[in-house]
Parts: sequence; C-alpha cells; structure tokens
Amino acid sequence: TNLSLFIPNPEAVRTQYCPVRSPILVGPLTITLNKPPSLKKIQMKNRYVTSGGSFSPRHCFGRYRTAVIIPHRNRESHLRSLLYYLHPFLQRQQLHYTIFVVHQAGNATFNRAKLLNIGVTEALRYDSWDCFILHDVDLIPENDYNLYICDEHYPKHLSSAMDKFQYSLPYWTYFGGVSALTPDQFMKINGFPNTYWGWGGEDDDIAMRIRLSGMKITRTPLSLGRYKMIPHDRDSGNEENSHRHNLLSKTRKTWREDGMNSIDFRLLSREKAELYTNLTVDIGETP
Ligand code: UD2
Ligand code: MN
Repeated sequence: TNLSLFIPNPEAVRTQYCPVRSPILVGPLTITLNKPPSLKKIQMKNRYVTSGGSFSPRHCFGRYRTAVIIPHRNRESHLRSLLYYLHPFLQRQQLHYTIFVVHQAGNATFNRAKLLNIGVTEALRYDSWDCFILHDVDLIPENDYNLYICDEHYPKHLSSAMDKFQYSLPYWTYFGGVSALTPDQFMKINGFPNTYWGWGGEDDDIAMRIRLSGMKITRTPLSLGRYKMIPHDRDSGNEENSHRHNLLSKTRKTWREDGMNSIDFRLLSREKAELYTNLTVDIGETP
C-alpha cells in the first residue's frame, strides 16, 4: 500500500470560508502596559504567524484580506507592546493579514501621513488587499469586537474612544489614531497628504479629503472603539507643525495634486522580520 495516502494534509481541512462572525472573539480585553515583552516571547505566543508578520486562518479560508500599516521611528518598545496584543487580536478575528511597519530613515522631521501612503503603495505591490488599517504604533485596542475590516461605503475611524480623550471623541470630525480604508476609498481621496511635516494637522486634512470627495466618516461605536495609548512625550524630530493651519486652509485646492499621485520616496530596504514586514524609506525632508 502507498503509505503517503495516510498522511493527513493539513490544508485539506480548509474547505470552507470562515464564518461571517468569528466564533472565537472574546470582547473586552485586559491590557497591561508595564514592561514590553521581548520579540522572542511574542513569536512563541504566535507560532502560526509566518515570516513577514502574515497569517491565514488555519481551518477555514479567511474572508477578509487586511494590511495593517504602522508609521514608525524610534518607538521599538511601543512596537513590541502593539505586536504582542495585535497578533492574537487579528487571529481571533480570523483575518488573512500582514503587518507592515514603515520606518522613516534618518533624523529629518517625521511625516506620518507620507509614511502611510508609502505603506499602501508597497503593500499593494506585494499582494491584493480588501482593507488598509492605518495604525499608530502606541494604540492598543481594548475590545476584539472592533473588527479590523473596512466598511464597504465609507472610510472608517476605529479609535473612536481613546483613554487619552476620556474614551470619547475630542471633536466631531476627529480622524487620528487608527482608521480603515478600502483601496478604492484610499484612491478616491488621493491617499493622504505628503506635505505635513511634524506633529499635527494631517488627520484633519484626511477628514477634509473624505468630505471633499463626497464621502462621510463612519466609526466603530464608542463602546467598542476603545484604545489605550501608551503614555509618551512628544518625540524629538516630530515637533508641532506650525504650518498646519495654513495647509489646512488650502486642502480644498491641494488635495487632488498632493497625495498618492505625487508621492516620491526611496525604498532603502524591505525585510521580512518574524512578526512584521519592515520597509525602511528615505522620504526626504521639509522643503
Ligand atoms: C495624535 C494622533 C495621531 C496623529 C498625531 C499628529 C492620537 C491617539 N493620535 O497622536 O494619529 O494624528 O496626533 O501627527 O490622537 N511616530 C513614530 N516616531 C516618532 C513620531 C511619531 O513612530 O518619532 C508615529 C507613531 O506611530 C505614533 C504616530 O506617529 O503613534 C503619531 O505620533 P504621536 O504618537 O507622537 O502623536 P499623538 O499621540 O499626539
Ligand atoms: Mn501617540
């Protein structure tokens, strides 16, 4: 007899789509932010995550393909805390996902929105996605019913209730923190602005782009969109952007020319780390 016939093929059990609602969600999570765990420990707890920080549900076909994109520089301990909580969170949601970290090289002024545009550009080069999750490195979701999938109609704001704003919205059009856009929604607003260097304003520009392109913001309900922000000071190299009010007053004129159609950067490296795909980029500096 041919013994190989008796070797179970682990893929063979994957014959169906995962259910629309994952049966293994737990709801509210306890987040403790004392000492960030080591990468080794995070790897050991996430043995089905493959190189580059990717995962597919093992017993069903994932329905949703999600790319999580994290703008980053010099926040390694925050990144470890986020990976520690986010990998199990995304696996319980039965998503097909990859985590991308877009690392700004050099010491020039930080540019969060441009890094996110680059993350989307590179993620699309690598695979096709249903949804991009644009994610601050220091925000930990506190409820896994806050699904990391997109709304089919409108850009979605996921971090609607953060501890730093007493678990409510700081103002009505607020769009900072964590958001979810489909590739179509992202292209419809011409992506994010490339011209906001330093802290602040870029999130309001994005909110404005959404309105100017005829869409609305949808949000995770406040009871589920709860996040803890790891406490931190303002980073050096990310000083408050004093031009932001001036830039915002011109968004109506500039959004069609400044964004995905004008992006300019140099990809210095692309490595598959154990828990994420790292993109190191030279994005230039304030003109
Ligand atoms: C708020 C918004 C954020 C963004 C920012 C203004 C919240 C929770 N978030 O964040 O989405 O709109 O204001 O730009 O309100 N980063 C680095 N290294 C740096 C600097 C920034 O990795 O040196 C990344 C990191 O992912 C960080 C994000 O940029 O989470 C936003 O910077 P922040 O956390 O310093 O600003 P914050 O908390 O005021
Ligand atoms: Mn922060």
